[in-house]
Amino acid sequence: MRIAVLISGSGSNLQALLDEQGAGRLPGSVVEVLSNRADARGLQRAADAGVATTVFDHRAYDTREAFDAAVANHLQRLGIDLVVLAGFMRILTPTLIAPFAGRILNIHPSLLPDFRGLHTHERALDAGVQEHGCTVHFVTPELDAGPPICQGVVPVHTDDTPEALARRVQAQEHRIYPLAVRWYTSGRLTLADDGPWLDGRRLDAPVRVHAEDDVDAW
Ligand code: NHR
Ligand code: GAR
Repeated sequence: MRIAVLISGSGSNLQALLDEQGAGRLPGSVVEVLSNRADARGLQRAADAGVATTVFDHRAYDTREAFDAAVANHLQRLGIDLVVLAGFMRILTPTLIAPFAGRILNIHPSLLPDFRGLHTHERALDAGVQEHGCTVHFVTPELDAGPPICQGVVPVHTDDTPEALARRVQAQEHRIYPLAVRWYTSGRLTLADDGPWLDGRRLDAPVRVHAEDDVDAW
């Protein structure tokens, strides 16, 4: 399968996928890295890995739909099978989602449906939760509300700062995103009308992965 990764920033999740690919553990290949920001550090990570990159500056388009149409056409011309949002910061409209329905993944830095939106680590600390984490989900027009696939769960420490918590969560992002992409590109994971299916069974709840779990066993 041909994978495109959409980024806006540092690209550490992109790097985790490139590392899996380099180790021969990712069925399919990342053939395109697309950013809406020319200064995204992830573009250099892609270039270092020999992966093609393209910048679509959203400010060059009059509407979200015009931006999405340009990106969708580009991805269709490349024959992309799976779109992976990795720190991509532009809300997508049905103009891009419809042609790739069931083929767009995102990773969100919280245990959805808790803490949709931005600044999730600060909000988790303010809420005093004991557990926090990250969620890989299929992308639908409703923001941060697509069907969840898997979650990385971490404990919250009483002396946590948002930065410390973010680091603990990101370590799990770099484990569960390659896991979910592997499930999809190996044909084990699909999105049906009634939700995600993994290995022939409907996922009524996201698969929960803890730090001590061996994701390679999945
Ligand atoms: N698009 C859809 N339709 N559905 C989702 O679930 C999406 C999405 C696009 C991006 C990532 C999401 C996150 O994991 C994501 C999920 C950016 C914003 C946002 O407010 C919200 C959620 C996410 C990413 N973006 C502002 C906008 O106006 C711009 C913010 C900025 O540029 O810094 O697009 O957090
Ligand atoms: C990740 O923590 C991801 O959960 C979050 O941004 C970071 C991207 O880091 N995503 C969003 O908040 C918006 N999708 P990265 O650029 O190093 O992969």
